[in-house]
Amino acid sequence: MKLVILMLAYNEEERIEKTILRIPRKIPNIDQVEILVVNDGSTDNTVDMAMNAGADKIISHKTNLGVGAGFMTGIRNSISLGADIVVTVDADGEANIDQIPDLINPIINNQFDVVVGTRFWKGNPSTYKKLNYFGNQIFTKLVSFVAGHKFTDTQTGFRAYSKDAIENITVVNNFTYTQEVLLDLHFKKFRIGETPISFKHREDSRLVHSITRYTLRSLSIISSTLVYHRPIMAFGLFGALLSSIGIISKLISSIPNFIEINSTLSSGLILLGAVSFMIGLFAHIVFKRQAFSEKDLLERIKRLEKFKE
Ligand SMILES: Nc1nc2c(ncn2[C@@H]2O[C@H](COP(=O)(O)OP(=O)(O)OP(=O)(O)O)[C@@H](O)[C@H]2O)c(=O)[nH]1
Ligand SMILES: [Mg+2]
Repeated sequence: MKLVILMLAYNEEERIEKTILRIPRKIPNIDQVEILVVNDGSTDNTVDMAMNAGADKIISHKTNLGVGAGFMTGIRNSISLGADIVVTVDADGEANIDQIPDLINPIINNQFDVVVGTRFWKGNPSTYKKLNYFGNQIFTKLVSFVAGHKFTDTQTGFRAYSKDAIENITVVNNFTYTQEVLLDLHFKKFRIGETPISFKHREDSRLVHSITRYTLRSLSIISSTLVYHRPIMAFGLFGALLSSIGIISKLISSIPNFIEINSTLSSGLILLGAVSFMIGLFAHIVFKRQAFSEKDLLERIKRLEKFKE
C-alpha cells in the first residue's frame, strides 16, 4: 500500500525542512511513503529547502495560483504516483505528524473514505486565538448545516483520503479547498469521519491576509458549491423565501385599516419565487445528467486502464 504525503507550500522556507524531516518513512500497514510538495509560486527558498529535506517530488506553479489550485495539482499528481492513500500535511508543521496512523487506519479498515484531523474536537484549546476559533466555528457550523452532517473543524489541512475519494474530487475554486472538498465528497456519498489531533498554532498565516476577504471568498465558495451540487435546494430555498415574503405581504394587506402593500409587488414576489424553484429544478436535471456521464466516463477509463495492464 502506497501513501503519498501531499504538502502545499507557499513561502515556507523557514518551516518546510523541519516538517518534511518529521515525516516517518516507516508506518504500520504501509509499504511505501512518498512526499509530494506543491510549491505554489514561492518567491523564497522553499524548493531548495524541500529538496534538501528529501521530498520525493516537487511540482511548482510558475505563479501563485492559490491553495485550491495547489490542492488539485497535488491530487492529480498523487493519482499519477499510484497513491492508495493521500495525507495532506501543512508545510508549517502545525499538526502533530506522529498522528498519521490515526488518520489512515480508519481508511485501511474501510470505516471511512476521508478522515479529517480536527483541532476542535472538545472546543477551543487555550493555544488558539479566540477570534480565529470564532471565525472557524461560524464556517464549520455553516458547512455542517449545508451538508446536514456535523463537523467540528472544516478548515484543517491535516486529513487523509482514500484512492476512491481522490479519484472523484472536484474542487473548482482556486482560493481554498478545505470546505469545498468536504461538501463535494459528502454530496458524492463518501464517508467522512473526524479524529482529534493536537497542534501548535502558527500566528502568521500565508492564507488569510484580510479577514473580510477570506470571509467573503469562503461564503462565495460554500454557496457556489451548494448551487453546483444541490441546485434544487439552493434555488428552492431562495424561491421559498421570495414567495413567503410575497404571501405575508398579501396577508398583511388583507387586514382592514392596516398597512397597505402594493399588490403587484407581492404577486411579483410570489411569481419570482416559483420561477426560482423552476430554475432549480431545471439545473437539478442538468446536474444529474452530467454527474451520470462523468461517472460513466470514469468507469470506462478505469476499465481501459485495466485492459492495457
Ligand atoms: N498552494 C498554496 N499553498 C498555500 C498558499 N497559502 C498558504 N499555503 C499553504 O497552505 C498551508 C496552510 O497555510 P497557513 O498559512 O498555515 O494557513 P492558516 O491560515 O494558518 O490556517 P490554519 O493553519 O488552518 O490556522 C501551508 O502549508 C501553506 O504553505 C497558497 O497561496 N498556495
Ligand atoms: Mg497554518
